Amino acid sequence: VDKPGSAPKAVALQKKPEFPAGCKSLLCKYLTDDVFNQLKNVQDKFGFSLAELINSGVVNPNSSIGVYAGSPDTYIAFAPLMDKIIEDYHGFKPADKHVSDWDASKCNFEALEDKYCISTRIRFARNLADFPLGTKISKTERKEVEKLAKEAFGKFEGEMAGQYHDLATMDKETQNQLIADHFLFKEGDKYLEAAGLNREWPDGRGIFINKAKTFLIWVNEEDQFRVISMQNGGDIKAVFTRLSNAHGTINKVAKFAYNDHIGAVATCPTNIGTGLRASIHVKLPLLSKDMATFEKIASDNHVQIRGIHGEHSESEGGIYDISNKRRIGFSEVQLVHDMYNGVKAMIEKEKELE
Ligand code: ADP
Ligand code: CIR
Repeated sequence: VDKPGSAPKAVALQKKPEFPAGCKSLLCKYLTDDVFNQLKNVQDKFGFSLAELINSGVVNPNSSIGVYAGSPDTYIAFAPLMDKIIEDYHGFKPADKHVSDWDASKCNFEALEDKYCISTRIRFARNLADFPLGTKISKTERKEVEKLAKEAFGKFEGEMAGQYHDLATMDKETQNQLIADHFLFKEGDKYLEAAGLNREWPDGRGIFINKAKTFLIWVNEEDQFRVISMQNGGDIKAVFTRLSNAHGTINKVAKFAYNDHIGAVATCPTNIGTGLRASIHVKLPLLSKDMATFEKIASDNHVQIRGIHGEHSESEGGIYDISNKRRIGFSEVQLVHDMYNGVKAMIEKEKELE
């Protein structure tokens, strides 16, 4: 077990870590004796070891996944473990090819009612091709990523224009308000901590915000970039169109880690592919009283239920964050439809219960 705030050392593990009885993480499920023996002395091209890859899931046995990659090469060097986790989570097989489609004109959604839909947010995750991921990045490299980002942000025009806010110089009150308003990432996530993703916090971290607070970019949190479009209400097409335009602009200036098989490389295997999570904060006070039905609708529609302050948080006032669960093997357009279908089915059920 590593000290908080420091990444585990790249050492070879002598024996397979033990997981408590009833451990449900995908790490625990797929780190068989065979896989362990195959990978125990492996390091990826950035010197990232099995010990580093699995530390978060070992320290936190209640993880749902339990691994965080150290570089784009982690997905190749540790394929016997990563492929199994990816197939289980996304249904995406090693020979499958990732697909991408950002054509917002294909979103023919009827409007979802603002009575139920508090706000809509769509984000995608990206990391630069020439750097290790946040788990393995050095303090100097992290600052370099931030510097490159700030240069690019300075050139954003029109609706995208805005300002970068450095977390290190932000006062606590502003930080807390931005978190409460759902714009900024939280601090002190124990899963990220154990993966070494919180090292030298808050150095090199920050948030870019446009003037209307509808377009934001998180810098050097779990991924080097989380590009976000959000606004109140349920106009998914407007939110997706803004993000699609931003994607086009950003892709011209940055060299991201991306390949035909897994699409965009992300730190957590749940985010590879599109890196896209489309969510609506939906008011479902009646449906959420019957968790079995609520969860059945979610799994039938490939959507995930989160609390009001994001992953690992609780609901407040019957409001839930409903988002696409899969991120790879389906295009951005298709995944936004997953979310739409799930939310629509939930609202219909809520109406039946009124
Ligand atoms: P991500 O997967 O993008 O990292 P998190 O679950 O950590 O997302 O949530 C990040 C923040 O975004 C949280 O404050 C969360 O409440 C907020 N958020 C997510 N979806 C929405 C939404 N549809 N409307 C408003 N805020 C949202
Ligand atoms: C877990 O395994 O539960 C945490 N590491 C979180 C996994 C999924 N979410 C994420 O990374 N965004």
